Amino acid sequence: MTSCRICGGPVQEILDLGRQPSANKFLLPSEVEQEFLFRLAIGACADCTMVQLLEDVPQELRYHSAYRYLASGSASHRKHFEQDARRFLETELTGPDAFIVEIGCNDGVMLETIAQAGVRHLGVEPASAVAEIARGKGIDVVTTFFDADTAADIRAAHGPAQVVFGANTICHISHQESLFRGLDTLLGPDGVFVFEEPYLETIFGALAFDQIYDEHVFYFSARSVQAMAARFGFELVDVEEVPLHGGEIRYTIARPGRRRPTEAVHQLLAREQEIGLAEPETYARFGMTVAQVRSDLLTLLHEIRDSGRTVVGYGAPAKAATVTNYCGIGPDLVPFTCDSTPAKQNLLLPGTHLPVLPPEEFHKAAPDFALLFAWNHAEEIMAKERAFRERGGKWIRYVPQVRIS
Ligand code: DWN
Ligand code: ZN
Repeated sequence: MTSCRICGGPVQEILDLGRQPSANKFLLPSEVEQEFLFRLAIGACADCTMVQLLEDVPQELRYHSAYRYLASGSASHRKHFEQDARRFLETELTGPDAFIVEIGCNDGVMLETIAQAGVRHLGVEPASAVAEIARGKGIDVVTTFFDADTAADIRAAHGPAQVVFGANTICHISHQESLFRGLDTLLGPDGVFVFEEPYLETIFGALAFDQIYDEHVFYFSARSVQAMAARFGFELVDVEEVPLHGGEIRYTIARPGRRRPTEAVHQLLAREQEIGLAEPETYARFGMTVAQVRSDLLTLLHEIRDSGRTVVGYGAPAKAATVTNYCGIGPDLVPFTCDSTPAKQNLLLPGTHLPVLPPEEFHKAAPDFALLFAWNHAEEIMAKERAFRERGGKWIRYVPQVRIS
């Protein structure tokens, strides 16, 4: 049995999604033969309740010069992270020597606003190509992984930080103990660690099983984050819902006793207890309903193909690797998907090798159906592709269940 990465307790398996590739490792045709695969399965710690991958992929294989995800790729993301930055500027960063560090700043979608305000900042980003895009926006970035040693170097060079921030990056870090030691070194006495991550309740409740992939080592809940923070010498003091990626939580962590935990923390903990988020029955139900979604989706795609109608994918998010590999959806069922990110175009989706083409190819193909892999951007994409529906095209979604609209 696997031991919990946080507390060493026993981790019991919840769901096995089979052998899978690294979800953002888009391939050239010549790379298909040597593709890296691992067992994608999650389990829950019987002691601290942390849900986590049973096997993980070394971080150097996940974040590298060819990492292609750009956080600025959607208008809703740009707006959200600008608001995050403005909030920090109005609250934690008002002092004369304010300093903020972002763990995994990607293309600078949040720090851009901080840099424009002339506030001291540093992005820590191991994926060199996206870090370069951030630098092009005037943002200070170091190309490395965040851990206790990196934090010590930053503290020595820049002094204490009022805020350490991470968005969709903290659950990617398997060495949480080193991360928290780093926070202890880097944060000032009243500093806060704020991070926004996919919420376990959304994954279970809304059946967002495609959020499970190699980059997401942990699947946080208020309870497991509270336990993790306490174990590593900190305290969970606030939680807030964030509408990105289908439903996330923004956690605020402080040094113990420095800030009074808000009512929202108590409420969320009580709700998780009430719905049995950490109960074996919840885990079992999740596993069964995910298998049902796979069966329904495959039935639909076969019906479409057998009746001579056409379907192509829309979006090539990391999530598409999980759903296509778990369900066995290859080019025989969905000949290609399209994505607006130039760096993903003309490559193959990991594992199932669906070609990723520019959106113009979607327009040219004029399919009967579009399988919406980027379901969390449904509103923005459907508005952009209004003409598709107007000429009779239909969208297929599979979170939380298979449906056509
Ligand atoms: O944690 C992570 C989150 C933050 O981002 C990373 N591990 C990787 C990534 O996850 P993802 O790839 O599932 O993120 P998105 O934001 O759901 O990706 C959407 C994809 O859809 C992008 O490749 C861009 C594309 N897209 C498009 O083609 N047309 C998006 C929009 C809005 C569009 O109009
Ligand atoms: Zn544990």
